Order: sequence, then structure tokens, then C-alpha cells
Amino acid sequence: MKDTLLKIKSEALAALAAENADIETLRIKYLGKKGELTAVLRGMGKLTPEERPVIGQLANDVRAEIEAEIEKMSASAKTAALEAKLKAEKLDVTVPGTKIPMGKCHPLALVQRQLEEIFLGMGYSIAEGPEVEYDYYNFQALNIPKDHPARDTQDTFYITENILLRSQTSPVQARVMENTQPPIKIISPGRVYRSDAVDATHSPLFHQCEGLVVDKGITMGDLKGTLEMFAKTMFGEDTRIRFRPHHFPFTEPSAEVDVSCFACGGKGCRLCKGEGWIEILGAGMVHPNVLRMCNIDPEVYSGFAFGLGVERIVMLKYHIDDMRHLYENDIRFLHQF
Ligand code: 2NL
Repeated sequence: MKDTLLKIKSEALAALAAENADIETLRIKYLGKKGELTAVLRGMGKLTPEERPVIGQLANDVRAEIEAEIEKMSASAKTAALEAKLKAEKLDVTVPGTKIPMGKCHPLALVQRQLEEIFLGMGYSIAEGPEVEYDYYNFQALNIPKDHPARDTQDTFYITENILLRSQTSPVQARVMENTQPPIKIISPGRVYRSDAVDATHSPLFHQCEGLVVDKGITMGDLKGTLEMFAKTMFGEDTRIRFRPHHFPFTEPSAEVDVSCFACGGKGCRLCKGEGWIEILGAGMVHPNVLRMCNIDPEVYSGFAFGLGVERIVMLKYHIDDMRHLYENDIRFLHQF
């Protein structure tokens, strides 16, 4: 029995010392409940009383020695595993980091926000309304009669005879006037729709920002002062404006408004096509018929209104020669703003 114990010991220690030794398997093999050492201890009953303590002591010593070796081996296996892991995970802090993709504001949103800031700063509120609109608010309430060319089905997306995609943001202002007594001071930025073929300067969906002020004693002078303030803030302090007579059904008198070219200062260049002036908006005094249809007494109140195309401002400001760039979502284009 002594020989068996010593054999177990030398075998176990040899097995543990071997390369690639599976420590857990060896532990079960030698020390486990069904292991070799346990089998020997079970046979102790057959020993003489004199032999028993001697063999018992030896068995304990063998067990202790194997256990100690297992302990040592598993500790060094752990250290080796940690070392290997650290080696594999070696971090080179000089490697350039992964770029986090940053979103950017779309140029249309950028300019719309700028417009909003300018007019909020002058005490205006922002008004919104439906993009699917009644013919009534889009046309009739704005003094555009049934036979007006602006109502041509060629130009407007009709959904039913009375419902359409708004072709301007004026219906938003008509709705506000209908529900609110003056003073009214609003802008209405947003999407509008016209049945145009896509080209460098047209799109069936585009953006407008209109403004409306109605109160007692509002004059063309207020309109001019407001637009001058707007032009200087948007295009630079040296910007001048000029009014040219025009016609809109919803304003009387009406004007088209130019700003002095912010590229050449008015001398004439490529941007202004040698004119020195660039047309940026339409404006006028709200037509008495429009006020009346929206429950406002034109004998008591007067107002001015204006409208501009957001795409046009974006294209002028950023020297974009083709409107389609604004809708194609090419990241190389969008990242320039
Ligand atoms: C343009 C011209 C304009 C208006 C829009 C307006 C709205 C109401 C009453 C009267 Cl509710 N007028 N809006 C007035 C003049 C011109 O837009 O060329 N826009 C791109």
C-alpha cells in the first residue's frame, strides 16, 4: 500500500509537470471522490492497527503534496493566462482614434433658423399650419378668384376639388387673421408644393417664409424699415434695398424687393449678373379684400405682408448653382455648411 501511495504521488507530480497539463482533470483523477487516492484510503480497513497510522500519515502527506502542486500550477496558469491576455490586448495609444460621425444642419434648415431668429428678434411669432390645405385658405381668402391663373391645375397639386397641397404659406396667415384680432405679427416658414418639373431652379417641393403684420396705422414705411433691417441682418450691414412696383392679388400696392449685391456691393458681378441688385422677395400692403375675408375691418386696421423663397436665399448665400443639390442628400455636399 505504501508503494501504491508513492506511485500515485510520483505519477501525479509527473503528470502535473507535463506541458499542457489539464489541472482540473488531474485533480479529479487523483484527489476526486472516485480518484486513485480515495480508492487507496478506502482499503485502509484491511490494514493492521500498527500499519494504519503510518499509512494514514503517508496518505495525508501524499494528498497534501499533490494539492500543493495543483495549487501552485493553477496559480501559475492563471498568471500565464493574464499575461497572455494583457499581451493580446496591448493598447497603442498613438493609433488615431475612430472618428465619431457628426451630423450637420441642412443648409435649408440653417437659413430657415436664421430667418426665424431675425424675426423673433423683432417681436414676431412663428405660425404653422397644414400642408394639405383647403382651396379656400390657399386662394379664395387671399383674393385669388376662381379664374385666376395661379389656380391652374397645371401648377397646383389638387387632392379633391376643394383640397390641395398648399402652394404658398399665406393660408397659415389667413387662418391666424381669421381667429385673431390685431395686433398680429407673425412669420410662417414651411414647405410648399407646386407642380413644377425639376430643374436647376425648380422643385415640386420647396420652402417659403412669409411675414404678416396687421395693426392700426401700419404703413408702407413700416414694411420698408422691416425689410431693410432684415436685409442688413441677413446679408450684411452695408446692404441696401429697393422696391420695384409689381402685382400680387393679395397685396395693394405690391412690390418686388431687391437687395444690393452682397458679393460686389452693387458694382455688378457674376452673382448679380452685372445688375448690382438681387431680387429676394415680394411684398406689399395687405389687400382690403383679404382683411375683410379674414374678419378684420380694413377701415380700422392695415397691414403689410411679404414672402420669400428659402431655397433662393440659400443658393445666393452659399453660391449654389443647382437647387437639386439641396435635395440629393450627398454627404460631401451637406458637410460644407
Ligand atoms: C413672393 C411673394 C408674397 C405675401 C406673399 C401675403 C399673405 C397674406 C396677405 C397678403 Cl395672408 N400677403 N403674402 C404678400 C406679398 C408677397 O410673396 O414672391 N413669394 C416668394
